[in-house]
Amino acid sequence: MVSEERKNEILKELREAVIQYDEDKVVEWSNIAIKEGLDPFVATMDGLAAGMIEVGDLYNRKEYFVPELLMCSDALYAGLDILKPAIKESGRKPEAKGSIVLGVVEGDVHDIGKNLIKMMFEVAGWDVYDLGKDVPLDKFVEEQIRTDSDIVGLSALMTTSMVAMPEIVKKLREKNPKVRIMLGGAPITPEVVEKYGADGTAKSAGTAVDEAVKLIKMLREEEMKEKK
Ligand code: B12
Repeated sequence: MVSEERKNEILKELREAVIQYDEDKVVEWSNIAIKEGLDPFVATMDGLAAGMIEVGDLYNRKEYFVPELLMCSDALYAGLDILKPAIKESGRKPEAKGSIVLGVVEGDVHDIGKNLIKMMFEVAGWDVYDLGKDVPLDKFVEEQIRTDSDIVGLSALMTTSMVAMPEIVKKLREKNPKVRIMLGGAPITPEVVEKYGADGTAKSAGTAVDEAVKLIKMLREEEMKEKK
């Protein structure tokens, strides 16, 4: 077990390496995290993803611009390549499994958060149908019908792209009233979820699977009642 002090040091190095878009360092410290027994999920969220959030502040302060953001996200992905298999091995098993269609809505190419969410569902043994980023609205509906997935997860990082969400929600409900819809991304709040007529959200990758499990349990209970 890694000591608290060492854990904080490793997390700080991971955050700094993402911020400095230093891929080699990200790789080095991701390997150190695994070797020294730091929970790879903690390393991902409190190291890599936390670094990316600080990058957002630098962008806001106009100290970083789009090229830096891209290099930082490349660095984050280099670490994720190393930590993801370790997260899979550590196997977080939920109470129930289901299937989810995931994608970033049209006009939006921010996919880091969506990819972290995807990873958590995969690790939990769910079937994940990833549509990627900048996904045309109708594609979500088509893919839900094709795969008969329990849940559709929509991601948006911009206030300008999240406005497409209510239309997708409406179309999904028209085609399949049983589908459960989760919204996520920095501008999404529980109030937005309610306003857009969706069913749930999660502020972080750590709680997304639990929220989805709650939704499908409710769905299955409703189905049981209908059958009686
Ligand atoms: C990295 C980044 C980029 C990168 C994206 C790289 C990539 N592959 O994703 C690049 C350089 C491409 C980029 C481009 C742009 N960006 Co940008 N970007 C960011 C930045 C700094 C970080 C986003 C991020 O990765 N966060 C880290 C991840 C881990 O967090 P997350 O995405 O929020 O995801 C978590 C939760 O939200 C949740 N979640 C996410 N999705 C889902 C889905 C479901 C179903 C659930 C349950 C949960 C969930 O779980 C995740 C994990 O914990 C943000 C700043 C910020 N504070 O968000 C700006 C930001 C989003 N960008 C912004 C802007 C303006 C742009 C550009 C227009 C800039 C430009 N002038 O070109 C372009 C737009 C391109 C486009 N059409 O989409 C603005 C948006 C403002 C707005 N209108 O709302 C922000 C907020 C910066 C700012 N303060 O101005 N950007």
